[in-house]
Amino acid sequence: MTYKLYYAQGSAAMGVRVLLEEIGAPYELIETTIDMDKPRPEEQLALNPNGWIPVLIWDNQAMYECAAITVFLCDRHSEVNLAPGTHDPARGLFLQTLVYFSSSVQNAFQLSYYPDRFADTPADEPSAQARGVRRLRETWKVIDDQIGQNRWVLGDQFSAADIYLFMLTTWLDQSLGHPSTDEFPNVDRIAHAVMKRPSVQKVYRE
Ligand SMILES: N[C@@H](CCC(=O)N[C@@H](CS)C(=O)NCC(=O)O)C(=O)O
Repeated sequence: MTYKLYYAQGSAAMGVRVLLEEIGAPYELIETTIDMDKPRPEEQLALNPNGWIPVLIWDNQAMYECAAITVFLCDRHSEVNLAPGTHDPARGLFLQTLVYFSSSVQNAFQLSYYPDRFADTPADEPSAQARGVRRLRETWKVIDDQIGQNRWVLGDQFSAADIYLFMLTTWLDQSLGHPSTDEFPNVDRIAHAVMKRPSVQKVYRE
């Protein structure tokens, strides 16, 4: 069985691709776009009417939402140990962090990158954007404090949460006023460690 992944450079689909590389599962990329001025393929919209990626396809099924895909793949390929199992004491922190990334950190990015979705009129968009930048600082600080001196997000054990963290750091853009990871030394340390992994080198080198 070969997974298929709707994919674009610089998008949230890159984290799922790194995960598939770490798992060693066969996959094919279906190139699409995140450009707001370009239409999404009909087949993609049929699977995710929001037009977002990633969308993962396997057998005759499909799903979207990065955090959900991450848990799904880790559980399906538990032999590679990229997530604590259901009864592992670290399971709660793993799920908490993924959902926080997806609902809070990504939401702050959305305010910054897509202010039209959060403002009623074009005149209100700069305000939404500015709040997004401030929200990025707030949410990354929460994650930085959570990590503390831990080697990885969950402590001693590398996990898919570290890959997710790395991917999110690549979206920080100082030209848009975003903070640099220098402001969050614990996040920065993990992001640099993840960057060295062969899976990341392969996916982000292209
Ligand atoms: N909540 C979704 C959001 C994914 C998302 O924001 N994807 C972006 C790329 S990073 C996208 O497809 N943007 C294009 C759009 O929103 O139209 C997830 O976590 O999978």
